[in-house]
Parts: sequence; structure tokens; C-alpha cells
Amino acid sequence: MQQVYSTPKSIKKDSTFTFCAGCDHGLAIKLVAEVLDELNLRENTIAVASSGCSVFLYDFLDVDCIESPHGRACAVATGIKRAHRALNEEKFVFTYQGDGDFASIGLSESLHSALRGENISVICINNTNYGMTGGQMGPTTVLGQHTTTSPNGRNVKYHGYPIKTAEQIALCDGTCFSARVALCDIKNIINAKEQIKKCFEYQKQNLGFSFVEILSSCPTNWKLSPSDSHKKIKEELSEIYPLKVFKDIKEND
Ligand SMILES: Cc1ncc(C[n+]2csc(CCOP(=O)(O)OP(=O)(O)O)c2C)c(N)n1
Repeated sequence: MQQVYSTPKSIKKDSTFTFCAGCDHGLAIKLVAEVLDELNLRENTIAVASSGCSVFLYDFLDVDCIESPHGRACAVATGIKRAHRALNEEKFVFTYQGDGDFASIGLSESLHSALRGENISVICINNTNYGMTGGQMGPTTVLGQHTTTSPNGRNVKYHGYPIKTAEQIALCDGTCFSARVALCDIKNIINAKEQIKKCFEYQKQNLGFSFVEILSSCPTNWKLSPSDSHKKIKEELSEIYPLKVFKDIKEND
């Protein structure tokens, strides 16, 4: 069969994405792989995957990958970056995490990595629930959203407010770049790749903690079709979670 789309070198040969139908993880990983290739980083990268659907990163990405315990991706990435520096080896280190991993169980590690200005990059997949374990309420579940642990909808009285991760990370002095993007249509996919590229370039330039949150579909747990999931991101979720750059240290110069 004629190949229509090229496969980035950083994607393992013959790998077929095994995510649920319509899940944005596959596209997110492909964009990350394209950026790694364009910045010539493949041979020098160590990727840190988290518990959750993001753990499958190492099945698809043809770079050195390590799996971190739940919530500890930024801490593991910090150790890897610093240990290599101590050996005078400059490695490109990024984490690929779910929102539950980054902003709930791992919030302390994540926030302090940003406050310390660790020179690592983070790709955080925000699907507004704990996807892998069956769609429980997560830190980013929006008010009114039905999940397996909030069957009547997230209620501010009982569950509090969701966290706006990209905005919070932008508040940290050690952060050089923080943006939120989505993959719900071509325009947004192109923009997402640009922001991922900037995020990775800033680490190469040694500017500190760089972060991209990707608002992602989860058709299985949202109980929607893939196209309705993207419609939900475009029409509802991006109103609550604005798609924009919240901090760019170079723009503020
Ligand atoms: C210490 C610990 N607690 C709980 C779990 C179970 N667990 C595995 S993945 C996961 C949810 C991950 O959710 P998220 O980070 O949002 O990623 P997603 O699966 O949605 O991509 C949980 C609770 C675990 N592996 N380790």
C-alpha cells in the first residue's frame, strides 16, 4: 500500500499505536517524535514516561525511555538531567505525563521542579480524568463532569475546583515557557507542534523549566465518539482551559 504519511525516525519501526480509538495520545507522540527529529535530538534524548496511558510511550518512541513511579516523572527527570551533567554529558530530558500524574499525585514534584527552574521539558496530557484506571475524577475534571467517581457530576461543594495547570506553572519563577494546546483540528495541531518545538528548544538553550499541556480527547471514558470528543474540546473545554501561551521568557525580554 502506498504510504501517505511519513513516519518520524523517532517512532519505532513497525509500531502501531494501541491506544483506544480516537484517543489523542498517538498524535501527541507523533508530534513529539517529529520535533525530536527536526531538532536532531533523537540520539541524545532520555524520555521519562509516567504511570497512566502515557506509559506506552516507550512502546512507540525510538529513544531511551524510562518509566517513573506514579507522580514522580519530574523528580526522575531532574535526577537524570543532573547526574548526566555531573558527568559532563548534556542530555535532552523530557517527561510525558498524564494530568493526574503531573497535577495530582505528582503536584509537589512538578511544582518544585518548576520553582527550581530544572532545565527539563514536560508534555502533560490533560484528558480531564484518570484514563487508564477507568475514568475516575482527576485534578482537571471540570465542574459538572460525570466520571466513575463523580457519577452526579463534579460538584464544587464536595470536590473543589479543577486545577489550571499551565496557568499555575507559568506563575513559577523557574518556568521559561508554559502553554496549553489542543489537537482537535488541523489549525490546533499545527500550533501544538510549534509550541512543543519551542518548549524543547528552550531546554536546549538552557532557559529552565518548559511546559506544554495538551488538552486531549478520551472518547472511551467520556463515552463520546472521536469526532464528538474533539467537538467537546473545541466548544466546551477550551472555554474553561484557554488555548494559549501563558509564559514565554523570551517574549517578556
Ligand atoms: C502510587 C500509585 N497509585 C495509583 C496507581 C494507579 N494508577 C495507575 S495509572 C493511574 C491514573 C493515571 O491518570 P493520568 O495521570 O491522568 O493519566 P491517563 O491514564 O489519564 O493518561 C492510577 C491512579 C499507581 N500506579 N501507583
